[in-house]
Amino acid sequence: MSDPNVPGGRGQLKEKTRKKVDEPKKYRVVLHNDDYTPMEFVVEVLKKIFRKSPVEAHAIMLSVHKKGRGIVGLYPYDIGATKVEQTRAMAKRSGYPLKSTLEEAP
Ligand code: TYC
Repeated sequence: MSDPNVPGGRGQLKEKTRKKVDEPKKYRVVLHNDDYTPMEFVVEVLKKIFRKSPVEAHAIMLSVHKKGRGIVGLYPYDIGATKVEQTRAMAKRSGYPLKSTLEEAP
């Protein structure tokens, strides 16, 4: 009875009997303020890329404008990284320095 996959075997894997699975680690997308990107453009990015409502997008933009940075949302790594890249590409196309970054959430 040393086969780890035989139920009741000495080496039985704990994972085989756990009822709940671990949630994937989440990452924060952080939006950074700058002096050049127009407020309206930031709101467009938040609506298009981050699927925020107009009211929510405006509130996030204003908070970042006042405080210097702000959390846009929590995402699995790949989705967060894609949104950071889409933000960079959309800003670059319009010639703005708007920046977002990904941070591991505690
Ligand atoms: N500070 C910019 C302005 O006054 C607006 C802005 C807000 C830019 C949020 C970036 O993440 C940002 N036009």
